[in-house]
Amino acid sequence: MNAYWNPEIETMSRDALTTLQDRRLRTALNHAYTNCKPYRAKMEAAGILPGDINGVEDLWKLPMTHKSDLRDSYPYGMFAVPMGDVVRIHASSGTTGKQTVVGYTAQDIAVWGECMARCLTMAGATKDDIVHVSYGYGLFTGGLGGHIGGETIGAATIPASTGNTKRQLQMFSDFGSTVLLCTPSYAMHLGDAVLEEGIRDQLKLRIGLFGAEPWTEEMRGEIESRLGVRAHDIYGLSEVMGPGVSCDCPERKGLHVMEDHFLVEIVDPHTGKPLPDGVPGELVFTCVTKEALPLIRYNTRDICTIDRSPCACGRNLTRMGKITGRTDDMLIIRGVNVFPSQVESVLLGVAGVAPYYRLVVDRINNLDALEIQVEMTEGLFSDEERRIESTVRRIEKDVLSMLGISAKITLVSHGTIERFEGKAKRVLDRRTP
Ligand code: DLL
Repeated sequence: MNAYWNPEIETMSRDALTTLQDRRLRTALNHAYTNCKPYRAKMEAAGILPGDINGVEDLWKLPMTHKSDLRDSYPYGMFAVPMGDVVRIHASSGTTGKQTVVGYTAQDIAVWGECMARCLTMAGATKDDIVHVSYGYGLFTGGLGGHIGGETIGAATIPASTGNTKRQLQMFSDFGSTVLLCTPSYAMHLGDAVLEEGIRDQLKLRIGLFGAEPWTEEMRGEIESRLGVRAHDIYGLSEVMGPGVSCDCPERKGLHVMEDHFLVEIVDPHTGKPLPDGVPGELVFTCVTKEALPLIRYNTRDICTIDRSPCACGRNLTRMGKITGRTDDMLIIRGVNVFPSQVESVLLGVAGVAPYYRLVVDRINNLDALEIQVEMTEGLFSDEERRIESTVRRIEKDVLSMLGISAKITLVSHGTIERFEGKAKRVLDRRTP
């Protein structure tokens, strides 16, 4: 079934969409240049005025924006409207440094509701669903972002937030939740709890929208089998808006970007130059309708590919591939680039291994050492030592062939690795910087 929240935009011809983007881009640049000092300074330093940009084809001429620009102007230095027009503040903590503070006007919030409504509809949700939001409510955009989506489509929306897993299960069965929104790592944890409690038959869950952290196709399968949902990938970031920047449709061959609001490019992480479609690189967004916090060529540091070909679902909106990692999360181990998602994909292909793992990186005798700690399923744990030993060998071999480096594999018993209710932290890097 192909349902659209906004068929006019979602199935718009490429030409019509480009015309709309060109017009909106010119307005957005004037707004940023006129009302946001840091942008004016950046453009002037690059010798570019808004009038030099006719449309999307000139995007590459503009200087890029980075997280550090937002941090340097903490908290409100890049806001382009008077504080009286700001109706909401969110912030993202990141792993290092100051928080990044983002603001929204009433119109920005309305756009967020529209984008989230498109995502929920794309995943098959309707007003008759009961939308259970288990992303954290607070400065993190997941909770309120999911919430506005549920309410915009007219569904009964439960602000469950994260935590208290037992209570979440109780709500699933008592309130009849049919759509679940949370991080994939929390979905796994909830799924295991459902199986442990033996309440799978009481659940009405049918759709999941999971995001806020990288997850693999293998993890998608694990979650689906535990919760009995069809799992969709939803992407976003606070700087750009929050969840709802893109989402995968029933075809699940990439995430459709809400391109009438966010222009998307992929650039080379080393040179910053635009890359051809299909080549992996850093994802860059330009927000063309944002009022409170304009964002011009914002480099997300997320790595993926883009595909502008039309999709079998009928949408012409560009698709981004699953995020494989972030350039700043990439580990360099003995000179080799390693993304935790590569390890996840290897581990989940091995029988007897549960989807809970941790990467510990150390420096031993001046050499980088990678240890992968991974949980065994209860079945493997109670199996004979020989089978456990052969599982270790198999993982070692698969890791070596996928990453090109050897790793020490430690199988640990069920429940040993920490569970996460929000974004998972799967890397412990003990090397001194
Ligand atoms: O994580 C917004 C969000 C909430 C998205 C709920 C989806 C669902 P931030 O906290 O600012 O915002 O973190 C943004 O999270 O740059 C990516 O690195 C990562 N991320 C978000 N969605 C995905 C996804 C929210 N579907 C950062 N796959 C982004 C992989 C994701 N990574």
